[in-house]
Parts: sequence; C-alpha cells; structure tokens
Amino acid sequence: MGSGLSVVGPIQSLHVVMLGLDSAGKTTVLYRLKFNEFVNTVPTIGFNTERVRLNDGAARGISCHVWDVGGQEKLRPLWKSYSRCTDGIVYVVDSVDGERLDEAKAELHKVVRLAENQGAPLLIIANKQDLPGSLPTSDVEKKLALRELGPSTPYHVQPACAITGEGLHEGMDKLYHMITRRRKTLKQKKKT
Ligand code: G3D
Ligand code: MG
Repeated sequence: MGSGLSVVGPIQSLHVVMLGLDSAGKTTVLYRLKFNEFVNTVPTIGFNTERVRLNDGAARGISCHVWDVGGQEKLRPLWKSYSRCTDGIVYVVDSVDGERLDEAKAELHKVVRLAENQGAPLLIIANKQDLPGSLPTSDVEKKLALRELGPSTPYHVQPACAITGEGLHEGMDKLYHMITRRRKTLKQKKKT
C-alpha cells in the first residue's frame, strides 16, 4: 500500500490514510477533496478510497491516494492495517464534540505508537469549525495531548469545515511539507 519512501526525486504521488472516530467527518472530507463539492454521506462500513489532486501551495498538482477507514468501534482494529507504510496520517476530529475528544485521543495515540507508524507525519483536521461552540485548534491540540507524541511525530492542527471545504487543501499542503521534510531526513540518514 505504501508509495514507498524509496522513491527518489520530487514527490509525484502520496498515500495517506484518514482516521478518526465515526461521525468526525472523514468521508465528507474525502469527497470534498475529490469532487470539490459537498456529498451527503452514510456511515462507512469498511473503507472508501479515492485518488485526489491537491491544489494548494507547493502540493498543487500532486496526486494523493486517500484511504478513508470507518471509525466505528468495531472497525477500529482495521486502522492498523490501513495505516501501515502510509506516507502520512490524516486524523479528523469533530471540534464540537469535546466529550469524545478523550476517546479520539486514546485511539490516536494507539495508532501513532505502532512501530510501523513511527515518525509518520500527522495532520489533525479540527473539523466542523462552522458550528457554534467548536473548539479552537489550541484546545484541540491540548485535548489530544499531541505534545506527548514526542519529537519524532511531526504534526499540524488545521481548522476546517468539510462542508464548505475551508482549510482542507491548506492542511494537505502542510502534510505534504512534513512528508517532504521527512523523506529528506531519511535520505540523509541513509547516506551517512
Ligand atoms: P465519518 O466519515 O467520519 O463517519 P461523515 O463522518 O463524513 O459521514 O460525517 C458525519 C456527519 O457530520 C454528516 O452529517 C456530515 O454532513 C457532518 N459533517 C461533516 N463535516 C462537517 C462540517 O465541517 N460541519 C458540519 N456542520 N457538519 C459536518 P449527517 O447529518 O449526515 O450525519
Ligand atoms: Mg465515513
């Protein structure tokens, strides 16, 4: 599944996995990125996958294969297989549902701590920013205890609204930068 960190030269395409609790807005994010329009979703049983073209900043024109994996509790054991060898992880949270952020935190830390995912850049999408009472990114960062993930996991918290698409491409550009930086570091390490 991984596009392989072995690819030399400029990045042409990426593989990312999108995780998060059920109802956080993952599938809405996926189709917004793919079709640039709002698509009404049904709960995901299994996964959805699409190749999307990024269109912001340095990531413009890059093709990105996104796996959107169902977030219901019974499906979460699947996260491990889908996140293996991915270039980066997109983790979507519902910024209004403060109560479930604890659960979101526990699941996120489990995935990031897997040996296979060590160092994989992480984009947190603080979704549903259009709704009243949505938590600002600083609160989301604290509630998810992102600093506890350690220096080997680069991350960025992006405020977004998957309904309008606001913030999504900007966030993907940030992820792209983190992935590029990581590849460079890995290449340099190989040389020395
Ligand atoms: P999931 O794939 O993470 O399980 P979905 O989540 O993409 O299926 O979205 C769950 C619900 O949240 C959907 O509403 C969807 O329209 C809504 N949603 C997703 N993103 C946003 C957002 O940014 N703002 C708001 N206000 N709602 C959002 P329904 O009503 O179909 O359950
Ligand atoms: Mg879904």
